[in-house]
Amino acid sequence: MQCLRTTVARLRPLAVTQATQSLAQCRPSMPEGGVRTLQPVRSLSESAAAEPFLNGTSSNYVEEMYYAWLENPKNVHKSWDVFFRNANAGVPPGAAYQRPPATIPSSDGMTVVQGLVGAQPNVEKLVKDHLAVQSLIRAYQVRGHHIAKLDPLGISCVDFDDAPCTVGFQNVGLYGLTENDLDKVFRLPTTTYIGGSESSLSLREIIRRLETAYCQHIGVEFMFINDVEQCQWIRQKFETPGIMQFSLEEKRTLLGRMIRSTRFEEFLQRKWSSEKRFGSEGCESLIPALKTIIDRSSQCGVESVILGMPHRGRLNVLANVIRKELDQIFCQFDSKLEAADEGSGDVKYHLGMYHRRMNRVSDRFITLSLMANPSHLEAVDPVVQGKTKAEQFYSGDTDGKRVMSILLHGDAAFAGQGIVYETFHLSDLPSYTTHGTIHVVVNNQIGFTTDPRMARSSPYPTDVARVVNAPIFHVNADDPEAVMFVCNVAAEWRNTFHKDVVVDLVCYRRNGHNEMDEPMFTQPLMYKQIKKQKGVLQKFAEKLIAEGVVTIQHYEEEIARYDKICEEAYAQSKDEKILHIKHWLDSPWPGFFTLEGQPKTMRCPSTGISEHELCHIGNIASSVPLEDFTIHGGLSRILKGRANMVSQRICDWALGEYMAFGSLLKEGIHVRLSGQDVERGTFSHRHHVLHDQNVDRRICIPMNYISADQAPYTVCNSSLSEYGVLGFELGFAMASPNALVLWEAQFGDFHNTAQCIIDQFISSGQAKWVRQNGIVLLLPHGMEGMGPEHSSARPERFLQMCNDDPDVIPNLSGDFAVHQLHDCNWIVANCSTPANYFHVLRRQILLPFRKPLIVFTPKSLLRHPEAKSSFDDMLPGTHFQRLIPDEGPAAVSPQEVKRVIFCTGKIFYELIRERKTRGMDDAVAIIRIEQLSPFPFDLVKAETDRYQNADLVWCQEEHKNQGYYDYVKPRLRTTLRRTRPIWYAGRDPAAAPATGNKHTHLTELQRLLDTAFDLEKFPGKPQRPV
Ligand SMILES: Cc1ncc(C[n+]2csc(CCOP(=O)(O)OP(=O)(O)O)c2C)c(N)n1
Ligand SMILES: [Mg+2]
Repeated sequence: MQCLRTTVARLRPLAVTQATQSLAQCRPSMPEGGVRTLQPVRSLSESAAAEPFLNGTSSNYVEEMYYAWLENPKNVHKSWDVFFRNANAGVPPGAAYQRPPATIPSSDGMTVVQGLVGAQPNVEKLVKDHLAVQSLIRAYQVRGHHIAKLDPLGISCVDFDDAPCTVGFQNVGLYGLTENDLDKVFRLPTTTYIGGSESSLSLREIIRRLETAYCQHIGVEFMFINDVEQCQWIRQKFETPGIMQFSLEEKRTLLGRMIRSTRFEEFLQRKWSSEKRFGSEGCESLIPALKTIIDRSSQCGVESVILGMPHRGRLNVLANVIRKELDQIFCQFDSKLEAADEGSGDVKYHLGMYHRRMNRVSDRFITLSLMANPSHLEAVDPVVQGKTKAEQFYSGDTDGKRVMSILLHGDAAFAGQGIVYETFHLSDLPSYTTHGTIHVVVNNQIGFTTDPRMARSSPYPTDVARVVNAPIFHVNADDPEAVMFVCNVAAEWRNTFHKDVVVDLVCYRRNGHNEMDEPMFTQPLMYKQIKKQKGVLQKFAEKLIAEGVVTIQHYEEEIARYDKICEEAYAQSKDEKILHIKHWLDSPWPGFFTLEGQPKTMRCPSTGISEHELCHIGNIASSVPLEDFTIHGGLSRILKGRANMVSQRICDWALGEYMAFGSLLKEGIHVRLSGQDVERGTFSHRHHVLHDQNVDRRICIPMNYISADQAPYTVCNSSLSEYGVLGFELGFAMASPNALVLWEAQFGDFHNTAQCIIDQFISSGQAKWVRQNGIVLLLPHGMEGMGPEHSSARPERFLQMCNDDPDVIPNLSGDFAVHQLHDCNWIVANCSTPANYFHVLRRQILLPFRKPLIVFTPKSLLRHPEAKSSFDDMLPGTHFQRLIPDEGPAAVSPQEVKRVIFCTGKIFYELIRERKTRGMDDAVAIIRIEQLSPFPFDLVKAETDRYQNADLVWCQEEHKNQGYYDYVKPRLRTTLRRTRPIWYAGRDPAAAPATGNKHTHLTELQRLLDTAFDLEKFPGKPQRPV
């Protein structure tokens, strides 16, 4: 009863007040000359409180009556007609209700309105009973899934906090109904479709139909959805009598799919009984589920489906959904096969796949790709979304009608991993929506060895989806027809509303977590039950044979046929001599590489652009291209400052970035910049989106006004998520090599909440999956006295993951710089000038291959008067400078130089200021390493050769155990063949990246500068190489 009360309490305000309000708004005028105009909401809601029968459970019923009365007063009983007329005429609260007139046919056949006296008890009973029936219907819609038979094992782990059952024949008393009412006929409200073509049914039949719709093998969770149209759509899909019916052909196809799904796992088990494969046994209907979704979506016009999934059943999905050649799968089990590709590769149940084929059901071509993914559960979710968004974007599919994503989840991971929530929150954001994802949960009611009661606090593993109003279809996976039905509905939902939807396949796991694990250690009773459980294929086949849909002979032949296919593929796999991971690519870039998958050249052209282009882009960056557009006064000054810089042929940081983006756009390269507050820029320097100060939401993006045939520029403030958004952008960057995709952290410090994407995808993705990616991470970094959480993007971590060997000087001949870039896992840079930032961004696209780029970007340098570049440094013929030598007096007489300070980034400006103050311009050379990794061995060698008599110092503002020191030191030593020592000037080792005390910060800075310029600081310089 408690639950019922809660339900009604939730509904009451909507039904009596808001509903009336919305009615008043939606249907303000009435037929026949506006005889009945609605009164202000207040009058009806006030009367609701005063009229005794307008309480609690009645609200819905009244709403129904009210709608009907609005259509035509004759639709409702006379008593209601009188009530609504009175209420509408402003009769005071408590007086709107009058006893209804009795209607008795007169002798001439006309209805005579009798006096009201004596009629009230019947009417009240009638109203009450109708209200009760309506509440009961609603209870089924809200809570039917509580008692649906969802668990094939019958041991359901869903915990509803002991909420009592509020539906079923036995519970009609909760609604004030009795057994005697079961055969009474009730008029059905418009919020149900159980009547089909009938508008009234007996209570017994109402309950029977509701039980059929909501309490069998499908549990529908949808009544939390705010949108009435969407609720109605779902009601119709599940309540319409006889809606779950399949043709003989559909049933046979379903059986065929179940056979493939089941026999595939059995085949693997027979051949490789001691190999881990994370089989789908216990959830064999996963394969028909996915195939149904794909078939139906293809019929609806979808041409490309991008899937992301974890380990469970993955090989089966590759074989029977994506249709990877079986021999290619089988040869993955041969541990002796040599890999043909560079890189470390990955285990078979992580690899991706891409396949275009004819869909037999829709007779249309469809492309299916399964994204490669790491073990890290759910990490691939945002990546799939990003890639889907990119495919939609590049194919002009603005509504997601042609490209869609499907995400598979395990029950424990779906509930436990926060990235699921972050990904859901991208689902309806304009620059991130993929217009609806179909989620399929393999809910085997266990996570490795952990029971659901220990793994989540919500009743279902799927509750996280409720935050975005996604309907959730729970289904007993031992009923393949029910599975097929909900999957069809899910695909239609996505096609109709372009919103997320969840299919929860409630199943079990027949084996341990993997095939080697003993599940009886930890789940003895569950596994006793599982051992007794008849396989779903066998059950389903028996059902179809009993129904006469197939013969036993047909069934056995089908099995034999598929087994033969597997055997033949197995024999063929024995002929394979070499394993090609590149055959498992999920995102091929046709035309970008040679047919052998190599870069077309190993050169990188100049990244400079013409003076004319610089001026043109500079002018756009300084102007407001729209008429009558009022910008903020402060912004006008900024734009004016930009115009001045253009006239002086110089760039600051923001303008350098503008030049890079603008020129690439002009060359047809799509640029997408995403992250928190990137539109303006955290430090208010960028201003890529202008806001009209007078017109709400009127914006202007000047970058899109560079030229008529330019590529589009996307700049988007993201949700406050790093893991989700970086994953998304990484996925976006996968779709095409001809796009510059950048993610900016608010401060570099926050990137570590996305660590999994950085470690598992960006740093190691190519080595594992032979898949390149040119994503750019912009990480604001630098010690500015802003405290420990706003100072460090942790360069040491990125550098520690670089794959270049610290102890080996590479072959420096030829196009060393490009080869080095080709061989690295990512590029790490800290640019000290706008021009170099401009070049490194452009180089990302002009390189003949793609590598992730990590850029530590500045904060105070954004406005530093010396951190400006001349147009001369950006003209044709200029390049990104991996190292910037000293160009002052020290360089003129290198023999006289006493000390060379190597550094990177912003500290350079502190160093030159200090050098000047100390008058040491000719005694100390300061050299900037702009590309930290891959390390510019060649350029560093040239510099150390030049300053033969100087001692060498690495100077950084970070603490000694952080920053660049640990990366740079061994490489400098290797370059010098350990003939000269490298000294350190910087902060002492520390646990936190920076002090929170401004004074301490400045003292530390001065101390490190003192060390850097104290030529006596490092006495007793070792004579021997170190
Ligand atoms: C982020 C992450 N944490 C831990 C693991 C280790 N792990 C692998 S499978 C698994 C259980 C997953 O359970 P569930 O999501 O229900 O999938 P199932 O294996 O039952 O299909 C765990 C904890 C992992 N792979 N990823
Ligand atoms: Mg599980």
